[in-house]
Amino acid sequence: MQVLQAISQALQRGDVNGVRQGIATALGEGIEPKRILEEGMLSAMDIIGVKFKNNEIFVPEVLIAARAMNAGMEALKPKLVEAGIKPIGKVVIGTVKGDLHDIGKNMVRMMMEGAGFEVVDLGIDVAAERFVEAVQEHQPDILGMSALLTTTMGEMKAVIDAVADAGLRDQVKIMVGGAPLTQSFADQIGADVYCKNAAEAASAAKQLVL
Ligand code: B1M
Repeated sequence: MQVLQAISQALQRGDVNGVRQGIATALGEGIEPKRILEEGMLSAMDIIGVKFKNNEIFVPEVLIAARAMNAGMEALKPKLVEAGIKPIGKVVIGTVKGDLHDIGKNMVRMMMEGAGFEVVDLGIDVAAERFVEAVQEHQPDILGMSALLTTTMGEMKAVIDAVADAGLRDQVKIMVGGAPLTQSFADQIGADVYCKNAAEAASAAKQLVL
C-alpha cells in the first residue's frame, strides 16, 4: 500500500504534517486503523530503533521521529478506540528521587508509546513511595526507572525494596536504565531488566508482555 509506505517514510523523517495527512488519506481510502498503526507507524518506529542501535541516527533524529509518532497516535487514537484496539501493555516510568535528568527517560517513554504501550510518566525526582502508589493505582506490567547520576542510581534499590515491602514485587517487572548503570548493577539491585538505550527498552518491554 503506497499510502502506508508514505506514512512510514514521513514518520521516519519526523514530518508531523506528512504523518497526519497520510493517516487522513489512509482512513479516507478505508484502510483499517490497526493496519495504519502496524504497517505505517509501528514498523517505522522499529526501523528508527534499529538505526539508533546501529548508530546510523542519533538522539535528535529519534526525538523528532518520536514526536511525529506521538502526533500520529493523537490523530489515530479515536479510530483505534472505536475499533477496540487496546494498548499491548502498561508501563509506569519515572526518574528517581534526587535526579532531574529526563531527556533519556522521555525517549524511553516515547519509544514505548511508539511500540504500542500505554505509559504513565511520573516525571522527575520521583520518591520510592510515589512509585509504589503508582504501581498500586495503575497496575502496570512494567515499572521503569531512569537515573543519570552515580549519586541517585542507588535510589533504584530503595524503590525495588519498597515495591517488595508493599507486596507488589510479583505483580510487576522492573526495568532500569541510565548512563551510569550496568547489567551487573541491575542484577545486584534485583531489577528484572537493564536496557542500555531507548530502542532496547522498547523491544525488551514488548518481549516482557507478548
Ligand atoms: Co547533568 N550530569 N547534572 N544535567 N547532564 C550528566 C549526567 C553528567 C554525566 C555530566 C558530566 O559531568 N559529564 C554528570 C553526572 C556525573 C555522574 O554522576 N557520574 C551530571 C551532573 C554532575 C549534573 C549536576 C550534578 C550538575 C550540577 O549541578 N553540578 C546536576 C544534577 C541535577 C540533578 O539531577 N539533581 C545536573 C543537571 C543537569 C541539567 C538540569 C542541566 C541537564 C538535564 C536536563 C534534562 O534532563 N531535562 C543535564 C544534562 C543535559 C546532562 C548531560 C549533558 C546530558 C544527559 C542527557 O540528556 N543525555 C549529561 C552528560 C552526558 O550524558 N553527556 C549530564 C542524552 C540522553 C538521551 O541520554 O539520559 O543517558 P541518557 O538516556 C539514554 C540511556 O541512558 C537510556 O536510554 C536513553 C536513550 O537511549 N536510558 C534508559 C535512560 N533511562 C532509561 C530507562 C530505561 C531504559 C533505558 O528503562 C526504564
